[in-house]
Amino acid sequence: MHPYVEYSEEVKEAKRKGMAIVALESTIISHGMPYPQNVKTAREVEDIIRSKGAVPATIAILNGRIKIGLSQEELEYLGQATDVIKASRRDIPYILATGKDGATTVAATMICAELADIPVFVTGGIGGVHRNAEVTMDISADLEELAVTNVAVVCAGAKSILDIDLTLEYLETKGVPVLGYRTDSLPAFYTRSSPYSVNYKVETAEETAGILKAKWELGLKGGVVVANPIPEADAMDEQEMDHIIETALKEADSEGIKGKEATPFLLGKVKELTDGRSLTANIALVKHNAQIGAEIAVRYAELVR
Ligand code: PSU
Ligand code: MN
Repeated sequence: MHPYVEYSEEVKEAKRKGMAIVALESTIISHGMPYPQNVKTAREVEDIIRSKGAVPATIAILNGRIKIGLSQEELEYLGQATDVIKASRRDIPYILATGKDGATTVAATMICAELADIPVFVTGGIGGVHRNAEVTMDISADLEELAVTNVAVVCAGAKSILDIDLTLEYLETKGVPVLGYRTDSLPAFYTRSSPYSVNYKVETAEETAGILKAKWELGLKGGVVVANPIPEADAMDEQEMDHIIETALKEADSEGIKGKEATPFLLGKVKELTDGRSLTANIALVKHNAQIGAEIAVRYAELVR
């Protein structure tokens, strides 16, 4: 028990019973999707995890307290509040000390999940090396976190607002395994594949759990990326997305968008330029990740029991 950390009743009980728990982030709720779809999706994702025999722990900072598991009211609040800080590693101390609210990114959620001893975390997409990073130096803190924090991140790969090639190079340097869930190619979020290969293809939750166990039993610090492609039926057209992302990147550039605003701005633009179809795809892929992530969490809990 940590003085800054508070558990929901559901997560407390899951811990008592030794059940598998799956961490979920909250930036996707407050900065990644509009209300009310954000709250509805967050609830449905939690239910998918429950239906697979695991317990969801949506993580956020409320009134300066790290919450591991949110109540319905807290989720609803987070989905509508407009002054929630997008919280990555560097933002956590300020938010805790001032008693503010923070929506945790992949990096911050990994930190909190590790504090709460939750080894598996489900999200949509991870941050990465941005295009033109050789000039802007915009590299998501998510990658540094994957290098040092022992949490597996189930996602739909990296979206092509990023430089996928450089993101993979960075992860390689940091020693982070990138596993393709039933795929050889790194998924590109809205589309099932990219021109880039994952390190290893895994076929089952058991196999994935075994890799996590081997990594951490050996004391190899850091996370694992489990990249699970968007379901076929929900995937978007690759050429259309390339074009839209180019447009969004140009707009971000001409408006001088940078720093922590870059990713939310680009996500919002893509949604606008696809008339909301990117949001539908985003919701579908997160749900699919929840299903696979819960299976992995259950298998991992069995393996290390
Ligand atoms: N990618 C998405 N949706 C998101 C994010 C990324 O498709 O909501 C969020 C995640 O919380 C991720 C963060 O950790 O954006 C990365 O932000 P930045 O690029 O500023 O590190
Ligand atoms: Mn950035």
